Amino acid sequence: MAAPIIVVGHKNPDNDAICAAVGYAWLKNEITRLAAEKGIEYPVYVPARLGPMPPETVGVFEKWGIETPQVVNNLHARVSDVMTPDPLCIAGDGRILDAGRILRKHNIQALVVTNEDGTYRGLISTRMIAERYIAATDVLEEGASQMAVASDLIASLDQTVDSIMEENILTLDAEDRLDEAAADLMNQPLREAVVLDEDNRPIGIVTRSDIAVHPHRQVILVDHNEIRQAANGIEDAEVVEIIDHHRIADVSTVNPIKFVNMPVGSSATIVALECERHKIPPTKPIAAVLLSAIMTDTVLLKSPTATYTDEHMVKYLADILEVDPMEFGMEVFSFRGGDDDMPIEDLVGADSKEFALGDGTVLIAQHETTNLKAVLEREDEIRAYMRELVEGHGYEFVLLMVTDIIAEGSQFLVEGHRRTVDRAFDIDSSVPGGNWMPGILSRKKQVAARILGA
Ligand SMILES: [Mn+2]
Repeated sequence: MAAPIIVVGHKNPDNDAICAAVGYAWLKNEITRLAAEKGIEYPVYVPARLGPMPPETVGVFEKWGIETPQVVNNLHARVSDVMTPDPLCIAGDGRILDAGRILRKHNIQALVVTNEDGTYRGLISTRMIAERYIAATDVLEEGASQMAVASDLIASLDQTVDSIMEENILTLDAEDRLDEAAADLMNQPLREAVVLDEDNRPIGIVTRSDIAVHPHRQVILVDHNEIRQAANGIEDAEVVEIIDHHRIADVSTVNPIKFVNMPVGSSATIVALECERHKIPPTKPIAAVLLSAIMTDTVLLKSPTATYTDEHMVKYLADILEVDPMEFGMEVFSFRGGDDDMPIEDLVGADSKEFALGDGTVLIAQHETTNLKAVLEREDEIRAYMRELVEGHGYEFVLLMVTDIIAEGSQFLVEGHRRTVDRAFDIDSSVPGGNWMPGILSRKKQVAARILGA
């Protein structure tokens, strides 16, 4: 069967990048399963990710018993994509006669030679056996009788394999990049390389003819269509589908593909639409995964990016789960963690951006919460850390927006030279507790623009 198709989101994954990949891989595998019932063979899909799981994703996956998708480091073709698995082996103390019989019976060129415990020792090939025979012709030229040569050859069949095998063979890991392995293989005199597992046992064999065909890993991109956000080695892969809700960027393909891009609040919304369109309703765990991603990407449907379609799919998924979508979404946000015990550098710094202002630099940080009170109880600690940032980096000021996604506003905390912020928003930011700014949710549109333009 063909290698599975990888379904993967962007680098630095957020909840949507991982959940859309898991949800879409599930849908595609359901379609494959239904096709198999009719005797049609479709590919198998595996969800993957390009970085650590965000805490809310961990929370949802643990609660609903969803397997964490594997990390892929790159999409380059690997040794495992071309190797012949389960190579035939012979023990080092086996006879050359037996090696020859196996080679002929299976019509192959080489056998892996193993130690008593099954670990790798070397390789014996038809060429090595042939060379042993060609060597006998030298004896003939030196004047030995034909009979003597013949008996020498017959005796050689009883010699052990390890007397003529080659030990100095290229060995590979199944996960090694194929282009690098191919270069190494071309640089050794032998045609074969042996693939070993971590216990040094042979699991495959790769020959020069195997690497003549360069396979491309097949991949479905979700939540991105931009090369700089994609897995390393994307140029070496074949993109077979794209499911996204961002601007059309620069991924290009050789063949026509399914490319669904919609201006909706999350990629998970499109995956849910695809489930609806195929009349394959998600299971509860998959519905939970998709709903969590719509809720985080649209900040509980309050973001300006949320559309009627998102609302429709939220209802579709919440009906499957039999939950109130807002309560469900709040729980997802609560997995982001304890505002009371989160490390202060994460609370202030996890989502912070520098901006140039005049000759100086300012830092505008944002922390989204469903529990503003818990955050503000740490005000002294937060302000002390913000002052450290001001001094350590020479910022004009540091502004932290603690955004309450329920109340739909942000509490401003400012350290450093406050005047610019005060003037831009007509506030006095020196007051303890900070300033409540109703309706301010977007750093980019509502805060940075106003400060930089002030
Ligand atoms: Mn997204």
